Amino acid sequence: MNSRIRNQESGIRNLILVLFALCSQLSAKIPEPDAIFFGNVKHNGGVLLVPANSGDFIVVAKLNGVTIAQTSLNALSSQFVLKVPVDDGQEPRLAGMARGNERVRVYLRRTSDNLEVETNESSGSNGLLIPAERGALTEMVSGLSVSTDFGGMAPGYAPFSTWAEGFGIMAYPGSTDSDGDGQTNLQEFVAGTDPTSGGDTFHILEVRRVNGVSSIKFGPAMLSREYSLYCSPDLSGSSWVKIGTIRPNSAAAFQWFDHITPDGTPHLFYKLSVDVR
Ligand SMILES: [Ca+2]
Repeated sequence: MNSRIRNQESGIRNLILVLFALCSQLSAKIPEPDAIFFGNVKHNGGVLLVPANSGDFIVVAKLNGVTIAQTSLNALSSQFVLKVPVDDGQEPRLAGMARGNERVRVYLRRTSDNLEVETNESSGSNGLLIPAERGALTEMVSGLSVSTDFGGMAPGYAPFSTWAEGFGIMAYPGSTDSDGDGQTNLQEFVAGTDPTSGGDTFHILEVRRVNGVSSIKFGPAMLSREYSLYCSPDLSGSSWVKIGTIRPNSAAAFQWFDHITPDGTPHLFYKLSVDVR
């Protein structure tokens, strides 16, 4: 009898120990959560930073001067995803992790010469805030920008400062409209037009319609730019439909884009936009 009770007690203790061991194992397997910052990196004048090669630029997060996270930008992409490991708040504190309500400083580093510049979002507020709530996954959209004009662009991409210098307008910020044509210097940089000539603006140059095909002429067609073409039966603003994306393989004074016009359409309006890629 006594022996049976002892056996039962021992069995329960073993079960508790097994459960405890299982719990320890489970808790040990749960990874620490990350605070995830993602968005685009922009540099001088708010222009997207477009690296020519993967690894040319690295986004670095530091806590008290120590790097705790980093991610490199891919070739021809300004997008970043930065995962900052977050401590559970319990003692002992784990090394290399941020805690809720702490601020991490975020820098952009050019790997060719290790030039490191703190991002505007970081320096303005003494760092990016780690949320107090420690979720399994915390995501924050947070674009990053640096005031510096980094080089290292995609082939055919002239940095804004180099471009502005060529026109003698480097003393003006991108938001200035030096020639008063309604398009800012930054917009003219993206479009590839002359910022000192009021007659040179970004617009569709010509539209022809022959046998159900509309041909839209635009220019200049620039490398490292992406052109988006839209059409609409009216100018209501709500009915624009994107009909094409153009990424020129070579720079040219102009380029044509053909659009098969839907039957029974008496007329169509076209709209063109350009962005750095
Ligand atoms: Ca202008």
